[in-house]
Amino acid sequence: MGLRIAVAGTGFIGRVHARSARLAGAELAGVAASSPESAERAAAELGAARAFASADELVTADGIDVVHLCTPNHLHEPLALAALAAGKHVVCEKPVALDGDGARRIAAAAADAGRVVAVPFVYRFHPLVREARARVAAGELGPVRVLHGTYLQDWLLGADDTNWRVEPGLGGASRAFADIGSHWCDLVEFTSGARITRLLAHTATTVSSRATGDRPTFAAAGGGAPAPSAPDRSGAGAVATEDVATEDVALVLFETDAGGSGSVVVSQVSAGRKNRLAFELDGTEAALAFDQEQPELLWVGRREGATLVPRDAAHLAPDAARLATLPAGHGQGYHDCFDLFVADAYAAVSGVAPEGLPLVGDGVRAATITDAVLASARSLSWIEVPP
Ligand code: SOE
Repeated sequence: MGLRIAVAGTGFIGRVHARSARLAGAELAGVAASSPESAERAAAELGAARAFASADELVTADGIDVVHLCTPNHLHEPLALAALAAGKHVVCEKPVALDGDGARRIAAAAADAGRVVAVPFVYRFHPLVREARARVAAGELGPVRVLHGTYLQDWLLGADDTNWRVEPGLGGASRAFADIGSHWCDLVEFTSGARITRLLAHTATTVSSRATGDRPTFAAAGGGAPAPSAPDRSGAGAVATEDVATEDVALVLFETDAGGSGSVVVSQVSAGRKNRLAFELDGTEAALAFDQEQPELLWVGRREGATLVPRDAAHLAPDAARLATLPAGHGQGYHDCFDLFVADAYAAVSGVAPEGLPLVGDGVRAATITDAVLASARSLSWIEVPP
């Protein structure tokens, strides 16, 4: 029998987790949502055996081996600590906690409990990211001197767009950087093998006031049926709004322990960009570039010209070929990344963590960098990032 798993949080990402868990052979033993009624509806939709009255009940329930935490960010730490104390393994959405201290508490509890905490930095599971990583490790680029890129979205472009992440009490003091800048930094450190040692950050809140209420992640204002708590536009009255304290944009300069210099633009207000995570590593001999919206090709540049490497297992490094589950030309994407991540997380639960699986230490790393970004943006000074 497969692992018995339960998912706390049944929004966009909770459903992604549930789908991948099933495909990994797990039994979806239960779900929890924002209310018992929502949990009942989600359990029926997802075919879960149980609808828990609350996430607190789910994380300590008997008969559950692994809990997936897909709730708003402020609940990650208390739920992870409760699950670990109850002997569960945890798959915890990023950010694992609202700051580095919270992340370190989870890491300590996981070590004490001897349990796995996996963190879905899932873009590591694009096969061509592993190919890029293997080429850097083999010395093909030479020392990497410049690391640069962007992570751009537009789902929070307008003042009518809102989401629980906008609220610092629910999402944390940092929004755009903690939510997606963390992915970019994880992917670039993972691929380059380098570590950010100090950074200089500027953050901006470009939409200073937003409609109150919540809207599911990526849901467009006015598009489709209004979300349950969408702003009320039925009357003549103006939509209620609230001032925003969390950043829409983060611009970060950084240095690495391998003599590199880098920059990243993080934005959730870049019109036309949907989930455009892209990075480029420029070495003394060669460069490479990857765009997660075009994950079937890896750009490799040299002085004499550039080539495009297709996702063809026959010509990839072993760790990349392992993740190429479809023939070349049959595009792998986001769901495939999640399927591969969850399968590797469950392999770790059963004994051996496969190469490249992001664990709680990577969640601590992301929170540590995010803390440094906030500190630098406040002081507008270079901030050292501890290893
Ligand atoms: C929203 O910005 C979001 O769903 C992030 O929370 C995810 O981590 C990212 O992979 C896609 O966008």
